Amino acid sequence: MSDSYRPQPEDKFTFGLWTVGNVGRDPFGEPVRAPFSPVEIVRMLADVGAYGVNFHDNDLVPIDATARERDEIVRSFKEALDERGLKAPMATTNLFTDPAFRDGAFTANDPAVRAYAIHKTMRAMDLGVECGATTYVFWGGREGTESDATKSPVDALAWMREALNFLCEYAVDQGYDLRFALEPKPNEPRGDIYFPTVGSMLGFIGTLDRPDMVGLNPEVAHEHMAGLNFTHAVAQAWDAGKLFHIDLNDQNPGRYDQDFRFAAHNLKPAFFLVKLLEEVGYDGPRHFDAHAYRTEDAEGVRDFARGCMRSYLILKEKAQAFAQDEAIQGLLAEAQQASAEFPSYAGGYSRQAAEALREHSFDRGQLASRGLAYEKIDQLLTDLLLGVR
Ligand code: GCO
Ligand code: MN
Ligand code: MN
Repeated sequence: MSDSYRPQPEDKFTFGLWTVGNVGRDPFGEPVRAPFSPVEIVRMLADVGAYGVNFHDNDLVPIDATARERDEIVRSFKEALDERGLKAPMATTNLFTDPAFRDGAFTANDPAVRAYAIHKTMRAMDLGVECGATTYVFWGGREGTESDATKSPVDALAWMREALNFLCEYAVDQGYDLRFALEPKPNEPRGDIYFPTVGSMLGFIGTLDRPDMVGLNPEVAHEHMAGLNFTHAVAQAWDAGKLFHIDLNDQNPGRYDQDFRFAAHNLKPAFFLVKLLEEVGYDGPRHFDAHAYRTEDAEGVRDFARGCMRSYLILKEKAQAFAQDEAIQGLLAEAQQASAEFPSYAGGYSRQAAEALREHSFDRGQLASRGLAYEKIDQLLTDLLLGVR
């Protein structure tokens, strides 16, 4: 591969231990790849040029490890990070694999399960902070139902709030420099998961005791599974000052949760996403929450990781080309031309202005008569993306 798209530290490309470490198990088939140890993953990610590695507590420390084993694992992991210059900017809790969480973690009907979920998260936060994490992700894969006969969604929401409020206080009390990033998903593994979309999560954050500490970790595949426009969702999170982290991958809408390599499937939406992130100046981690096809061996996993970053960088270059393309920008300027007669209304309210506008007589026919040349703009973009421009 050409190295003009070589990842740089400022790109903040990260992968999870669970992503490049995915062994290719699916509901119908056994693993196809031998597991890599966390230290091997750190080395592999350093080789392909990643900035960092993220983890769930049990990706690093097995759930039944003794305290001594834990300390030894953490020591060798941190040593490998230092040796290869990798960061561990994000950590999270596995609240979904253990059968104890079959009815949810923070939203399980059983108060002992809810308490265990908080206990496990506090310890996982300690572990994450010890490895340098400053973002803590909450993905509630089991927080949902198959049948709403089993619990009230209002109770479940209240339990979720209770847990997050408690954990925010814990982080503050410990003096941790940690922000929480909530990750919505509509379904899978539960039939329906609470807080299915970015918008619903944004609404929920406003009801927490420390809303400033809590933001979003939106994921491409999750909004696409719900048939939504991910770029619009990310824009809303950004606008609210809540884009704390992002999970990049790809997904054929309407399918099972595919976790494809970034931009493997929907090139144009991936372009719009990269364009948005670069134009607004998002400077958080760009985390690839995806995994290699089940057909791949260890070399294929590296190809997968390189491909995620390479596609991002190519699309970033395309976004710059879009911004510099005179024909495209000329057409956009025409479509968006400012009006002397109708200035922006942002902050411009006065009774006089309101009365003048209310009494103004608009020529609807004239407003409706103008073609906008969007066909042209979009085809120019297609030409640009397909490399014929
Ligand atoms: C999924 C999720 C997870 C989370 C991860 C980090 O669909 O399984 O995207 O991969 O991102 O658990 O919290
Ligand atoms: Mn996902
Ligand atoms: Mn994710």
